[in-house]
Amino acid sequence: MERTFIAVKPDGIQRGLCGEIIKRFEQRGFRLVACKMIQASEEHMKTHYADLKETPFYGGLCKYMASGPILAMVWEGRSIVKLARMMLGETNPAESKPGSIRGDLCIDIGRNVIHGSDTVENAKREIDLWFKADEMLDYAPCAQAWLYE
Ligand code: DAT
Ligand code: MG
Repeated sequence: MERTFIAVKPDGIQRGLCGEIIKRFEQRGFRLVACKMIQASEEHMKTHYADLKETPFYGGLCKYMASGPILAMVWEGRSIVKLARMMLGETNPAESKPGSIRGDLCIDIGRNVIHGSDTVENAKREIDLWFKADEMLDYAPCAQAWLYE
């Protein structure tokens, strides 16, 4: 099973969108492995977004992400990295299709409510950055046999 790092960003918390976002991952059949509310430091966000450090929006992005609490989560399921990115929509909500999280819930690229890892490799790096091993819980959801053949 594959894992990915998902976070409801500070705007998503302020706008009361956690329930709606969690609901979509639950209903798809993914398993919640870890979840915590956390206000990250700007330094932590700079590490998280290190691959964007040459972009003009890096400073503002890290400030915004550290400006309030976020809901950090690890979700698990078959091909979840790719499927979660499809559920998120495009980076720019204006280019995201209705039915996607960003296409349904937000407008501005700088306030796009949710983060999701873009590759399996980055998912591993981000999960390690945000969670300790003992924060990730192992349990067997009862519907597993009805989700996977
Ligand atoms: P994503 O979050 O879809 O993986 P990304 O990793 O390229 O997108 O960028 C991280 C975040 O930075 C993104 O969610 C919103 C912000 N961002 C990206 N491109 C931007 C731009 N051109 N102007 C302002 N903010 C941008
Ligand atoms: Mg990204």
